[in-house]
Amino acid sequence: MTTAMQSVSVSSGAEAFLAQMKALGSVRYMFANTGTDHGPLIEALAKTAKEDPRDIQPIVVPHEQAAVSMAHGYYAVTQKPQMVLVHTLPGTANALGGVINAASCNVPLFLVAGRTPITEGELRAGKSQNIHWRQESRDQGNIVREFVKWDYEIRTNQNLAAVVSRAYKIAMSEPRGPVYMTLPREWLFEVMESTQLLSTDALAPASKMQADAASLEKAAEWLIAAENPLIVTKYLGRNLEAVQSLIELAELLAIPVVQQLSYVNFPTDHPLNLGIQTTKYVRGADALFFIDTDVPWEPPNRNVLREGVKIVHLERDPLFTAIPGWGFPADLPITGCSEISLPALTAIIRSKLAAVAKSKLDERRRKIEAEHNEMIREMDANVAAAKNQKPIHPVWLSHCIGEAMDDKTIIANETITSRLAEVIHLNRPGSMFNTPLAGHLGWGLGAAIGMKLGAPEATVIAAEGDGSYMFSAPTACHFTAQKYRIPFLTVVYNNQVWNASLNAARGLYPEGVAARTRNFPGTDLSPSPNFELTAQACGAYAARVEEPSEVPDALAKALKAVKEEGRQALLNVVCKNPLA
Ligand SMILES: Cc1ncc(C[n+]2csc(CCOP(=O)(O)OP(=O)(O)O)c2C)c(N)n1
Repeated sequence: MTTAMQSVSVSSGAEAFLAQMKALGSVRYMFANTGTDHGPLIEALAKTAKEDPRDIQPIVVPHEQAAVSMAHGYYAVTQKPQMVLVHTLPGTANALGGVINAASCNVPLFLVAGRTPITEGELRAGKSQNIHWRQESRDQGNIVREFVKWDYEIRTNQNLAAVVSRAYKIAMSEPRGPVYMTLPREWLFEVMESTQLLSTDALAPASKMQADAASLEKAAEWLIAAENPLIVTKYLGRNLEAVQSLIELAELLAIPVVQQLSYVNFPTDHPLNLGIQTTKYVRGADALFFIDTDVPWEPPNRNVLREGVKIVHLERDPLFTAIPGWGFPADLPITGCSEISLPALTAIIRSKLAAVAKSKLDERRRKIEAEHNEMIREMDANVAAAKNQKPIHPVWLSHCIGEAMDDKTIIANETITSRLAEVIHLNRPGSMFNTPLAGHLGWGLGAAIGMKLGAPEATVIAAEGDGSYMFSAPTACHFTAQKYRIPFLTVVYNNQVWNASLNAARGLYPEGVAARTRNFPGTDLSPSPNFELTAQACGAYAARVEEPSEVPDALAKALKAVKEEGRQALLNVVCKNPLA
């Protein structure tokens, strides 16, 4: 083990901090929303600008939740944590929604905030502007502490390398997540000569959790003995390599897979894929294997399970300690990262396969394939029925987006009730990322921009409900996309309503006054804004689409603007309003 130090010359705390962040090696961007706390950082960035292409690039983002979402999207496609710079108390407060989303998806990132000055005239960088008194908080980290893995106020250059590398290691150790650092203005301004960087050997995160051999043996035994086993997953596809491991396991024992499509976990055209209806399939199974799923069916206390069913739950934290109330049963909760634990399980099963009757597996495989084919036929019929409906049916729009995808397309999907993920064929791991598990809306546009920065060769589409689009700080995102020439396509499923809120009310009161009078106060989003004008204000190609037959052509034109002209684009697709 070497902790060799390298000294780099700096002239201020701000320069020292940037040098330490750069030394982490993974931070390419600083998604920045600056304030009066950041003077020394702005000065430091100006000094280093364009000197070294490895310097952290500041990206101006005029809303903090969007900035965090950009770091989220970038990590989703690169597995590299980025930095988000925000202004003291207000910036941290505005960033919180994005932090909640990142925490729920185990996305590591560095949220960095100034800390309002403490001194009152004694030091040059102390409180000097009226706002510095009212923006001081007793405990700034408290705002985000429930959702970050660690928070720390930087106090000295002496241990700076240790603090920054600790931030990195904590964020990148499983279960991963965001961390928060605060930088007092007096310290950022402090005169310094050098800062000591740790060697990169000192940056190794803790090893991933490998499931223990005894638990894997038992899981293998149960899955082999089962007549009707079922795999349920939701976010295994976060690690692209885990998808292939799941395919191998499912094929080996002919186990059907049902997935909530937070990520592409299993190819949807695979004959063992049975779609998204977990509750329906959980009922019949005599062995359930839950992998990377927090809510395997809904709700746990309705008695849907078969008598005597064996339940195995594999997750980094199979008791979900971050969720206050969580009551799903498991006979065998296994702590482990699926990307390394599944290959071990598959190897055990393979070694015992001789004992399994081939005819049993063949028969099960045939049955599942027939069911899979029936499901595909049903979806095709849904698409055919939706095709000519006017206003445009979301299923038709989703189908057309699926048809427009090529092998480089990545979708940031923040459509809520539009069934996009269900309709399109998702066979490439990493080709779609759904609304984060915590569902704090306003993620999609920022995430799409981060994805495009992380995967410049990709064609990125942000699919948005009109509600989620408005939550996404659209002016801020379109501005950033224009300023840095980050071309991506936004498709707004404009149904002029918060349909999710409406559906939830109707579900509780199917015969209620709201349902009978078709009046759901607090859900209506009409008159709908001309979203295309918001995008055009930032130089986008934008169009409104009302005719179902025109959807494919509209998508083709918008994607041409993105791919060939390098422009951002937006389609405002006027969809069926559920109340009309
Ligand atoms: C920040 C935030 N505020 C409110 C909600 C509650 N919420 C969940 S879904 C939804 C409606 C989303 O509307 P839209 O994007 O148009 O999709 P639709 O429901 O119409 O399919 C709302 C308001 C939330 N999840 N996050």
